[in-house]
Amino acid sequence: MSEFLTIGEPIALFGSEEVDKSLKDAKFFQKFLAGAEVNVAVGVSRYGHSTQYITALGKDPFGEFIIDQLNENNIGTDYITQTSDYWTAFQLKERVSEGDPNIYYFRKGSAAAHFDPAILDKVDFSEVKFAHLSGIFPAISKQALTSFRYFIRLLEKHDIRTTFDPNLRPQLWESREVMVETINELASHAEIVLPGINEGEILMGSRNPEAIADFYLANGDKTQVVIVKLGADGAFVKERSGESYTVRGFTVDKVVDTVGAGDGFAAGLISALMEGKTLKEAVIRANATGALAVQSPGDNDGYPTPEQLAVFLKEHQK
Ligand code: KDG
Repeated sequence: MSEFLTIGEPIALFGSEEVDKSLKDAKFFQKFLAGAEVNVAVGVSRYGHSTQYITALGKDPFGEFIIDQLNENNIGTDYITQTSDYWTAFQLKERVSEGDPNIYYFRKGSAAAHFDPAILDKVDFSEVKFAHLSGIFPAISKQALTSFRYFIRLLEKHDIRTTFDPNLRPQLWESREVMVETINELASHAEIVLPGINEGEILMGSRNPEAIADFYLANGDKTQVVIVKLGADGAFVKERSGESYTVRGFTVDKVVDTVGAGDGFAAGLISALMEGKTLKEAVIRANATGALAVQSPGDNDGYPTPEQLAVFLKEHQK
């Protein structure tokens, strides 16, 4: 039994240790746990909530590494299957002094891409308060997309609150048109939609946060809140009631790696809402978690405990 559920593809990430060296030339790498949805599970768990992560892994060293990492992060593995037929995904990531790093995936035909939806019938939804959905898992294969739609139907049946992050990965989709159409249809099932401002432009054609929010509020009756992530500038929030506001971001001394900040944002938001905080308080925690994430090299190693969050907020909210 868990308060939080998510489904996704976990990845063994090799992050270069050599700043501004291409992946071809880099020789030294550090291994991390990555994958957008598992990042959110790490963040929610670090804030002290019980979580389950649903996926399929290969019976290989990366699969074993991921299981160890999930155990270390106190993330439930009850709904993880392992197969000898397919590999666990991995990826390489550059280390850059500024901007977003180049990333190279080795994930096509992975174990997660062959996910068997039968495991979803075993999921215990009785204590679940929130489920997080992202646009990556449905992009990795037709089978993953079918399983994802089935998962959404189960969440709807059990009346579970959901967040949806489009997490656009154009290289995983057959075309831009299919990506936009599928992501927007999937988003219509979520209570809270979390597009980044650049994603909003691709998905509905405007960089205006209010226009993006209005688009997703009109896209599906279920959607109650849209939060447009503005990077270092924070987030724009609009609720179905019409109320809207911007929550300022936090200034950080040094950005080490921006990947994983959006997942940290979702983890901060979800954990705070599960604790009964107001939406505004939850978005402040979301911004703070994202700001802490960008100061570390892995995707999720910068996500804070409640104590670390309290120290950060005390220092940055003077
Ligand atoms: O959001 C972070 C992810 O981009 C990273 O961990 C890898 O899941 C991943 C992906 O497919 O890009």
